[in-house]
Amino acid sequence: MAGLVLHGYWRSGTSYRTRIALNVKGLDYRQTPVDLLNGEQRSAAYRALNPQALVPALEADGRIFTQSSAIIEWLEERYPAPPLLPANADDRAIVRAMAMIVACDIHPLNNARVLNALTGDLGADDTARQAWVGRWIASGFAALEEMILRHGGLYAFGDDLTMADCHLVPQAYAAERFAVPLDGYPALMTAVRHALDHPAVKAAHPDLSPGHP
Ligand SMILES: N[C@@H](CCC(=O)N[C@@H](CS)C(=O)NCC(=O)O)C(=O)O
Repeated sequence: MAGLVLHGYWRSGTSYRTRIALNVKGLDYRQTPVDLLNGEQRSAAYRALNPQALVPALEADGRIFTQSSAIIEWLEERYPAPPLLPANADDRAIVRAMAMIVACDIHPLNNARVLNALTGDLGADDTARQAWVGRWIASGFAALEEMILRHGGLYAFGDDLTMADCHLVPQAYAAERFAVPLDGYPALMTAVRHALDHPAVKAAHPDLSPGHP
């Protein structure tokens, strides 16, 4: 399809996971950086794309899609090959559950607006903020470690890259950025390192994204 434009921010985990999925599908897309540090996500121009004032937003031939996990599901339906979900319904439910641990139970608690509310509105200091970030990553990663031990192969689920990896790799990147100890998750980190070697994942790295300083 012509005319795919990803509006995102180089270091945003939700933009990163969407770039991985776009790359796995082998799609041509343009990237338009939205500068979160300058609050560009709250501009009228960006709100016209995403009323939630969050990145990413994907323009696809005039239509706008938001919420990264919904975008990835749309990509999977619209461009089924190569797949990001297993062939079997039971396996798909497990992959989606792994992705949702990141998308629903880790990332939303640690995203910029929540951390800003903690420090700005509630007066949390750096130590409290760091403890908060680490707590939700540790809780989600402990569950994911167990799930990867049960279901993982070369990747988080089985031997093919799935939506679980699309979500996990950026979350591990964020964990490293926040200096969260990761020694307790050897299976998870092995899966992440394997995924980081995949060309589609390599090409999605924040360092290669427009807007990276
Ligand atoms: N559930 C949303 C979350 C989007 C989100 O929180 N994006 C962050 C960047 S990772 C953002 O735009 N933050 C800007 C802000 O908090 O003002 C999704 O998956 O798209």
